[in-house]
Amino acid sequence: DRDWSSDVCSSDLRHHLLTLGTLAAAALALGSVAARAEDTVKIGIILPMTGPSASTGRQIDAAIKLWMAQSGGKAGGKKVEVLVKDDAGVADTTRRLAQELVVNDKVVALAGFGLTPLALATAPIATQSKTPMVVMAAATSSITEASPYILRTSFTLPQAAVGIAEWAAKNGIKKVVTLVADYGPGNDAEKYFADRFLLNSGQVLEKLRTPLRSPDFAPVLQKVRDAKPDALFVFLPSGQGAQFMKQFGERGLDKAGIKLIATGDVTDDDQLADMGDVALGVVNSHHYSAAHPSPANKKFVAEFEALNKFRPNFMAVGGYDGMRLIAKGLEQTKGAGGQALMDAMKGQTFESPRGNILIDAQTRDIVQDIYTRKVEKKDGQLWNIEFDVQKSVKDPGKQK
Ligand code: VNL
Repeated sequence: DRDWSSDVCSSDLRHHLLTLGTLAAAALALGSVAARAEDTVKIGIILPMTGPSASTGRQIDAAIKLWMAQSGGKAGGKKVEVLVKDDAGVADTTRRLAQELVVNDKVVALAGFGLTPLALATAPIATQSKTPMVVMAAATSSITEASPYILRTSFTLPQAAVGIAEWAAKNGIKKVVTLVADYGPGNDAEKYFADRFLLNSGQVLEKLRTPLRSPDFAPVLQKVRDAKPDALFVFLPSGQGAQFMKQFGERGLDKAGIKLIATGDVTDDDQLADMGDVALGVVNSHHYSAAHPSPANKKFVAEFEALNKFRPNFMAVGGYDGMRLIAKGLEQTKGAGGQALMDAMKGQTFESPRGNILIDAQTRDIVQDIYTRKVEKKDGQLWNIEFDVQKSVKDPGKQK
């Protein structure tokens, strides 16, 4: 990514020698109109490209590449330059990278944020520098309240968990054990699943948790077996689903008649194809399935797979829509950042591969459809097949 204009203009001598005509000819020869620094806007993307959440970084990075290819890397009359930085999932690194992107690179927006602690660590930098911060992955409800400069294009765990709690209560499930990763989104999933399930006269026998890092599912699965619930409700962050599913099968919980229900993070499209038959029939709720049957999604999946050679998951869609949100904002501000860009992004609505979405102007959080899905085999591969939908769901975590 070279800045051709500085090559041409840095030399005073050449600058004086070149007439306007030859400058234009030089620009043509370079295949593009010479771009001055002011004609480029930079977007700072911070993702876990390595470490335990690397699949989330890989998915979002791939989606950004697709957006760049489709848009020609332009928005609001400006050339868009994305700077992708790897925080390896470590919050201190995210904070340092955000600081550098704001101060040194003068980015118009920060985006990415693969895990809740990484988003929370960056919130004060967004506030102090008045830099819009688009959360493309992390999903704890309270994140958007950590800074007035945060907007979200992923989802919230209360949105996802309420859907499956409703389905369970209406489908003969009376006793449930919950199992969640022991941090922000797990707390939300546990609370909002249980509250809605209890409201519908269900019973929660036990609430189990596993650590975010290197979880061992064996001891908790033994506890689930002993408790003999009708179903086990699970939330684990993207990347842990396959390992969990394997152990669930190996320990014979499916054969013991314990139904598995989950948020769609567990039956994640990134890993679903390799989960094997133990995943078949798992009912879950989420905002995105690669099998969503809209023309917009079919186009998205086909072009994503052509470019990246793997199936997009919900993280990819959060990243893709995040780029579209920033670009739509830049169209309105003609490339300006700061408060103007923030205001331009609030209230945006457009058709995502998941369905129509709205960025609520008050909460800056996403309003979207939540689907109930069942894992089924189609053409020899596993997919989350949608069979019911709750339309335009606001984050239940903000309706206190
Ligand atoms: C989070 C939530 C991360 C849901 C996830 O995968 C996920 C988070 C990495 O907020 O940390 O599926």
